Amino acid sequence: TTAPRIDAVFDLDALLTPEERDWQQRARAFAQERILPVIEEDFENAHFRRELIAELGAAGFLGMHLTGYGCAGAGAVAYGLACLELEAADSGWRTFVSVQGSLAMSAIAKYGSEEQKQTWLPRMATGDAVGCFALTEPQGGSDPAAMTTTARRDGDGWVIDGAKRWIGLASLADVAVVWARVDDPALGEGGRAVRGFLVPTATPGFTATPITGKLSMRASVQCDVALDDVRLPADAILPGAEGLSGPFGCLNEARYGIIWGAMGAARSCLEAALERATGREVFGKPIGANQLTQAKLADMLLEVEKGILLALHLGRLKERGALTPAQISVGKLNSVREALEIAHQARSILAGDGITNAYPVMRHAANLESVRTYEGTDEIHQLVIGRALTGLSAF
Ligand code: TGC
Repeated sequence: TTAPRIDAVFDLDALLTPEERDWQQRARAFAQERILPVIEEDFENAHFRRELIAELGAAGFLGMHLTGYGCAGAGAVAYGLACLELEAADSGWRTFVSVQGSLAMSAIAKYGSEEQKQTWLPRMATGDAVGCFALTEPQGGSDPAAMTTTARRDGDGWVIDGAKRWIGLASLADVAVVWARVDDPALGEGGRAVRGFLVPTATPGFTATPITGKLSMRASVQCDVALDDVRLPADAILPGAEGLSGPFGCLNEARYGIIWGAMGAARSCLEAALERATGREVFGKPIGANQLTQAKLADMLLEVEKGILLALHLGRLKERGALTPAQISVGKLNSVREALEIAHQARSILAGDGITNAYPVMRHAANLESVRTYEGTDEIHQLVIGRALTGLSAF
């Protein structure tokens, strides 16, 4: 882009380590060289460019915040910066990295047996294997406690029946982390808990069907998943997760990435608006020489910079192991809400051309509607924050 570098205005670099700046620059280069040249075409054609997966793996972005098993072992801030740069290109590609690294790989890294980790994580880090995370069900995503998918014992093994919806990458995935309610007295206290299972997607009875008609996230894939009499060996269960804190622990990771990522989409919208404001003349002067336009640009910059500083603060807390779910809700709610407002303001500065794909703004706005909904809606995060403030649960 020819627009001034927005982050240079605030000197974010001064708050980062050289290693973090290096991750950010590499993610920015990947986004600009590999995603941006094709994203409008892919969004229009609803095409997921699968060949980029191996490139993301080779560049170290898949599970980059995990340690060992071929993962890069980067810090939380470095991971966040990569999310920001990828989402500055398109939310669909940040979502891919989130589903693979923060959800599927995190579930295996946090809760898997040593054998499960050895089997899956190195291949997922290179992109040779793709994972998905099957939690949400068709009747509604906000209340996973109402889950109806079941896992019952069959001899030593398991049989899973149920349905999932909005599962990113499921039709491309090699392995699905499937969350199901078990009914197994042999497991004692945990015998009726929600548990996680590693389901190779080639297992008979596992069917993933891409959801069509999406006007958002068109360059990525979300699926309906049917689980009909899916038979698994005894060791398919994730031994370290019992109850909903298992999947919620992974959602924390993905929500954290969104806090940074949405600010990337916002920055891209601001850059587009700035370029237009300085390059186009109306009433005999650049649009950006009008006070009303400058007020919009200034307000957009405030929210981008505040959002990135909040993300950085939360990232430093995360690196100290001190980040709480309520703090994550503050960040997710704020970043996505403000990014959407910035996209709308940018569209107004771009006027009629803002609704075309000559600019990324409508694509970001459409994508952010999904980001606003998945990983906890605005309302869910308001209620998490409300509970933290009052001690009263309003769910
Ligand atoms: P509650 O049932 O009381 O709690 C269950 C257990 O979970 C624990 N917990 C958490 N643990 C870790 N991190 C968190 N953020 C946690 N939140 C809750 C809780 O302590 C309890 O543990 P235990 O040991 O006592 O059993 O649930 P709650 O009242 O705490 O939570 C209610 C609510 C509404 C906040 C929660 O249900 C929620 O977050 N709902 C939104 C779910 C959501 O975000 N779904 C969207 C998922 S996105 C997706 O699946 C697609 S991924 C993207 C893709 O595939 O493309």
